[in-house]
Amino acid sequence: MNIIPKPVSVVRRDGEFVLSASTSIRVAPAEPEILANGQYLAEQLQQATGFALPVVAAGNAPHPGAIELTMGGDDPELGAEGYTLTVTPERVTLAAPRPAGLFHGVQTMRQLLPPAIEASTAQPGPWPIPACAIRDYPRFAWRGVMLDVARHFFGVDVIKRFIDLLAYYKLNRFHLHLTDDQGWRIEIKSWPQLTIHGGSTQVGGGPGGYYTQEDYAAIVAYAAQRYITIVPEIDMPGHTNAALASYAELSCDGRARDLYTGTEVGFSTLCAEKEITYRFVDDVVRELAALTPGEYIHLGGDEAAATSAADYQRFLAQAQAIVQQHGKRAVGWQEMGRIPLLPATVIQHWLVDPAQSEATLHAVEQGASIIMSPASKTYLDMKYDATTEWGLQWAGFVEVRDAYEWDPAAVLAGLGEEAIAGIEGALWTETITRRDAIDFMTFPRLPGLAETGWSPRAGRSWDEYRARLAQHGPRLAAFGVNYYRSPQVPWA
Ligand code: TNX
Repeated sequence: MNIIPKPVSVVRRDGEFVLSASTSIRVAPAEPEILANGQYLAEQLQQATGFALPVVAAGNAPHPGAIELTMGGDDPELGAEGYTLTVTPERVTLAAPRPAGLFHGVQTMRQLLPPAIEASTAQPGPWPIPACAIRDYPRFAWRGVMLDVARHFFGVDVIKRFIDLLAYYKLNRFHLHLTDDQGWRIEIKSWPQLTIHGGSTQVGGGPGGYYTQEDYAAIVAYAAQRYITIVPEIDMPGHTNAALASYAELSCDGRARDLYTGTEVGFSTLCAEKEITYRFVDDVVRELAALTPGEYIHLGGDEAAATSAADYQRFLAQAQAIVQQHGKRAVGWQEMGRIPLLPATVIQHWLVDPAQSEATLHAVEQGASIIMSPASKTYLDMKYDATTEWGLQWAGFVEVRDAYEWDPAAVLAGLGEEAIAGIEGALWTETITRRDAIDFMTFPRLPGLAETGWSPRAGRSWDEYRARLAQHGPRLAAFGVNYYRSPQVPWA
């Protein structure tokens, strides 16, 4: 039993259920979302086993040889994402009050099967699931990862595969850093040069790229089928050179900037004094909000070194209001905690310098909830050690143990469990040019991040965790993930 994230409770029983060509998947009630979870399970099992398991409506009598998905009941402790999973030699019963709980329970079921279940070609089997009783629900509601597609651009296929891997570890937020100095990656129909010109390059001068609105909608839908909310970020008022290169009128001096392919930060700013700047923000947020069913639009607000304090406050006060006018909640990086926040705004803590903590604590005093992304624990672009080929090291090396062994509620005095929305890892891509580098930097730190966000604080231990993580090596290999073979983990 090497489930990651570790469930709230697992009781091992005698015997096992063995998946076979005559296993059926029975759902009750036979509603579309429950059927969809049954279909998703059947698809996950089909490639490696070769079985085309039928998904059928459950009758009244329990059916031997079946995997049953049932939804309903009122178990407040399980909440929107919890589930119970009971495995006997006769049948598997997955029950949840809400569909997301069924989805997470399916991930647990996959992890109870042998690692070869994740292979994309037919494997010999057999396919036992150990008999057990599991009860499980998350500690935090926000369990996310950010990917920077602005410094280097990654296409829809890379994004979908990444989403599949997030889902496997029960993450439920995918934050896309869509714009930065080096590139604008989301089509905005009312400001077409943003992508035509502003999306035409990237760090190091490559061809860049961008998502059409149709691409973005496909990503949102793919994530939604996996109970993952897309959190799109338009970083403002700094980190905006690509926009300033596309539209001269967004700069205070009215002069278009050159495209930028370096990696400095803190040199660009939208003009807070101009009316057109707010029309621009309104158009961008309006188009993005219309494509985004999730509650949140991330406004960035980090490292605005080229914006005066007064302009920063004026700009982000209006930008927060614009987000609310379009029916969304704003998210901002830690620096935004210094200014007055609208009641719904969420703040993302990232800076490791203790002198910067007052920005986060000021947000807490204003009643904001906080996403914990301390760079020294959660930044997936930090090198593991001095030999790591990719990444940066401004927040120190982040080995697999560092990424696991920390508690979100113990990072800052004055920031306790009740103010924490959850946690998020961040993969900045100044040095990341390829999918295998994304894999290497993300895995195996992401499973530790996922457990930190999901599993109860009590009972977590690195020694116990690393033995479980070791057993995920063959699973990640079966997925084709180029993971880092950390010497801290006794790999299977
Ligand atoms: C800081 S974290 C940044 C990014 C960089 C990253 C590199 C944050 C809000 N801003 O602009 O890409 O460091 O690690």
